Amino acid sequence: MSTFEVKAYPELWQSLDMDVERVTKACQMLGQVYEQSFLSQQNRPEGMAYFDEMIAELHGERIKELLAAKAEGRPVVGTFCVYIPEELVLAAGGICIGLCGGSQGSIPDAEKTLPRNICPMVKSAYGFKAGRICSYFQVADFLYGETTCDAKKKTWELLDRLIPTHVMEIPQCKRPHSIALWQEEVQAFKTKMEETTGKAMTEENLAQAIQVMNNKRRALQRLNTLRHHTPSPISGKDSLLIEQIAFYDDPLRFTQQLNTLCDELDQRVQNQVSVQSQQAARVMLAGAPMALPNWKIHNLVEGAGAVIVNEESCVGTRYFKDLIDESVTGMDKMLTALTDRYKEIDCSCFTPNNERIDQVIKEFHDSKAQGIIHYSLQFCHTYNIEEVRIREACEQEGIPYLSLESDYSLEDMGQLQTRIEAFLEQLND
Ligand code: BJ8
Repeated sequence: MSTFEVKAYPELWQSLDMDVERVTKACQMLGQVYEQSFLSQQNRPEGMAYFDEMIAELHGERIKELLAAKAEGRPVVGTFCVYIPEELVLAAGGICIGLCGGSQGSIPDAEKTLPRNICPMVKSAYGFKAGRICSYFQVADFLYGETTCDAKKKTWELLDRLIPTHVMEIPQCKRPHSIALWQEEVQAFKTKMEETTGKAMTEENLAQAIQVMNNKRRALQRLNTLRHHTPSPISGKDSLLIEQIAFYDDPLRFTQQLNTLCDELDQRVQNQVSVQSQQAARVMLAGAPMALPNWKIHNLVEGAGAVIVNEESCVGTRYFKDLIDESVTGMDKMLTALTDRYKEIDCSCFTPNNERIDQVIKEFHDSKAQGIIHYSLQFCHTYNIEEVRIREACEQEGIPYLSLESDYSLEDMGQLQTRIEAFLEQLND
C-alpha cells in the first residue's frame, strides 16, 4: 500500500482546463514510482524531506504560487533549454520554469501530430501541452524555445499553435560574429520581457537577478562537490532529483533549502555516512539531460549497488558550473557578461565542441569516479555523434566507458540492466 502521494487538486486542474481524470491517474502512478525509487532508500539525508514535498505538491502548491504571481502581473515563462537566460525573466519580475518532458505518458499525445522517430524529450514536452496534462504548461503565459536542434526548432512552430512560443536563435558555432548575433538575440529577449511587463528593466533589477541565480548555481556546485567525497553522502538519484527541481522551484527558497541540506551533508562527510555501501562503485554520467521524471538510468545503476557521483548534463553541471561576473556595471556590459557566461555552456549542438570533451574528462577526475556512462536520447544526433569523441578520449585516458542510448519506454530495461551490470563488474574488478 502506497503511503506517498502526489496530491490531487481536481478543482484547480479543472480551472486550468486540464484533463483531470488523466492527471489524477498520472499523479497516482508518479507517487508509486517515487515511493519505490526514492523513499525505499535507507539512510537518506533528512533534508530530502523538502524535496519530497516539492514532488508531493508538484501540481498543487507550486502551481498556486505561480497563479498568485500572475495575479500580481508577474509573467510565467516556460523554457526548454539552459541557453535561455533566466536572469532576464527574474529581472523583469517574472518566473522561469523548465518544461522539458521526461515522461513516457505524454508521448502518445505527441505522436498524434509529431513523427515518432524524434527525440523523446521533445515529444514528451509537446504531448504534455497537447494532452492538457501538465499544470505548468497551462499556467505559462508564453514559451521561449531555441534553435539548438532540429527536433526542437521545428516543434516550436507546431507548439505555437497551442501556446505562444517565441524562439531564440542560438548559433551553432562560437565565432565572434555568431556571438554577436547571439547577443542581439539576448537583447531581443530582454525587450520581449519588458514589453510583457510594460516596464523597463533597470541595472539594479538585473544585478539582483544575477546574484539570485549565481547563488542558486553556487548551492548546486556545493552539492556536486560534496558528492565527490568517498563515500558520497547522498545518492545520485536524490542529487538528480534536486537538479530537476531546480527548474521549477522558487530560486531563493530552493537555494536556502539546498544549502541547509548541504550543511547536513558536510556532517555526513565528516562521519562517513552514505546511502550506498562504502565500497559502492562510483560512476559518472555524461550526455543528454534527464528531465523530470526520467530516473531510468539512475534507478538501474544504483539498483545494481553503484553510486552516481556526477551528471555532466544540462540537468547537472552544464546548468551550474559557470557564473556571471557580478562586478560588471552598466546595462550593455552586464548583458555582455551574461552572454559570456552562457556561451561557456558546451552543448553538443555546437561545432567544434572540444571544450565539452575536456570538461567530461575534468569532471571525471574531480568526481573521483571509476568509470563513465555516456547517455544519449534516441534520435538525438548531436549527442549520439559526439559520443564517438568522448569514447575516444576515454580510451586515450584509460577510463572505463559505457555508452547507452535509450528512450522513456520500459522496453529496453532488461537489456540496459545486463549491460550496466557487466560494466559495474568491470569497475569492481
Ligand atoms: S543546452 S542539451 S538543454 S539543447 S536531447 S532536444 S539536443 S534531440 S536537450 Fe538540450 Fe539546451 Fe543542449 Fe542542454 Fe534535441 Fe538532443 Fe533531444 Fe536535446
